[in-house]
Amino acid sequence: MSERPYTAHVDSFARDRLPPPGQQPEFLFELPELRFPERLNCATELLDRRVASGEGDRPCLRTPGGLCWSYADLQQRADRIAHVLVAEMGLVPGNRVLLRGPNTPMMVASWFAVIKAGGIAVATMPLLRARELGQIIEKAEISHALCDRNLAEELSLARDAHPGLREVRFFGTGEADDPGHDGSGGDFGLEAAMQRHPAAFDNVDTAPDDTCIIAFTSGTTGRPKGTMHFHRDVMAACACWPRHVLKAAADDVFIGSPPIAFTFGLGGLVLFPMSMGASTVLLPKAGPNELLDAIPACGATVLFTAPTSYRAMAAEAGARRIGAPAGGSLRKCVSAGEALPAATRALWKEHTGIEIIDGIGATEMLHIFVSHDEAHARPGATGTVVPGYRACVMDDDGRPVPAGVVGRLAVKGPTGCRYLSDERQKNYVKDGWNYTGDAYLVDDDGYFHYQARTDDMIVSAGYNIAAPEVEDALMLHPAVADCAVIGEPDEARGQIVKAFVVPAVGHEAGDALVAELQDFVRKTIAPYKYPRAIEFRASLPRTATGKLQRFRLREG
Ligand code: 3UK
Repeated sequence: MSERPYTAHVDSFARDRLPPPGQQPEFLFELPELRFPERLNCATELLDRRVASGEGDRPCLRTPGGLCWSYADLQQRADRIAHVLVAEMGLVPGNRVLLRGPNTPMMVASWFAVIKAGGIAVATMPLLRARELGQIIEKAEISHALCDRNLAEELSLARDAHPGLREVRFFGTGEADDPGHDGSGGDFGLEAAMQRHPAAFDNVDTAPDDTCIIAFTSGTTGRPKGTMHFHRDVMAACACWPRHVLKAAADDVFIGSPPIAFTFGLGGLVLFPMSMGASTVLLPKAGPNELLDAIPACGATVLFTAPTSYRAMAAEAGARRIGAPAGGSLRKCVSAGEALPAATRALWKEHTGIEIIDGIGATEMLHIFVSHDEAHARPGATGTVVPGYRACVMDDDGRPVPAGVVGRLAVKGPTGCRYLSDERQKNYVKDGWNYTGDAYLVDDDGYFHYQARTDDMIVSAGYNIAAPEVEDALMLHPAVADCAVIGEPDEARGQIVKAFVVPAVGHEAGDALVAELQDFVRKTIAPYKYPRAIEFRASLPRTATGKLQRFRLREG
């Protein structure tokens, strides 16, 4: 081994901005499948290897519009785009490339092109505005962008304010009826440029520890944080949770709602299906109605979405018999992003016959590290530690607490937090452990039970009350469509429990319902946890990734 690790990055931006060694988490590579070769490009592993081994004809990407790209089709598109990036846009390995678009085949082809060319993919949420894009462009010093034509406007505004973003190309969906898909669009169209280059590209021979993605956190407050992940991290994520917990197969058809810019979506809808030779249905818009239509239409078998989406779909999913137990195609359902209320798990099971696979992941960790399979679900628990990882509940001094005691969740494994030059690295990583900011307890059987975000613990008259536990209790009442619980400052008690409730169709907001819900919570969980104040709302504030923004409710 040479002194300096091999790197293919000509532009050393990412390597120069890694957290100092003392602030990095400890990495574990105990499983045999986590031994990586000296050089590794995750695009080669996930895409080119499958084509080379004779599986190029297998379906890879589908859309409800009828598009179906094989692995070879995707490879050809990605290779042409990689040539455009290098030959026409001047990309050198290590440059950051902003990707902007809904989940479409061209978005995925662009992602692979960046990785093949040794670039660093910075995928962004479709809903971001010029201001937010600008923060990301500045922080990651982004020079290149590939952007869906339908989302051109905000990017063009951001570009005007950030001339460092030198090269931008626009693409369509990849659908046959999309204008310009055949290169006829002219202008600065990516498709037109693709026609000028061969459908074969020699991937840049990157090192396992070259950064290949910077994922910005969907954090609910403050400046965005960029998390850096290596080629090796991408392959590690594929080797752990999907193989040991999800256990899907090559003939599975994946579908779901999270955007590719959210690592929950990147893993669940791109990396994991491809790591097993499966296919995925991409939906540019994936609300409950689009999912309910597309699942039977495309024969989807594995679904990735958030708890609120399961709750919204349950009754209709039952009526349409989309679950395999009722004769439909769907057989595995994954929930992440937020705690899965026991009531939502029960509701989905009642209507579809399917036991949801819950899993906690984080942008910092790339994907899921505590989870369970269908056979080992425990209502109210997120699951046990995923093979390859270690997890622990700690007290405020970083010492493990006994079973049954609430503390801070700490994890380590083959992936971990590396913020792009950010002071907040010290808050997430301590003594080699990654602290996710969640309050958890572990039971005698090693199941981890989510309590709250550490800043969503309510202290009322000396009692610790976890906001999600009160929400779970409220959700069991048929008059509650959605709800959120916060601590409201109170002179006598320090804080009181306050609930915001979205009434279900056919239930009237009013004093009678307030009394009924308070009474219901008192009978369901310890009486001191009941919401002393209840306010009715038509909807609740959520992030683009579906997370409840309790802080916005606290702000009033
Ligand atoms: C919360 C959960 C309880 C928790 C993510 C799967 O959500 C993801 O990443 P983010 O960076 O947020 C991380 C935080 O979200 N959380 C996520 N899943 C659960 N809480 N139960 C769960 N099942 O507070 C965590 O610290 O947006 C999820 C895969 C990749 C991801 N990036």
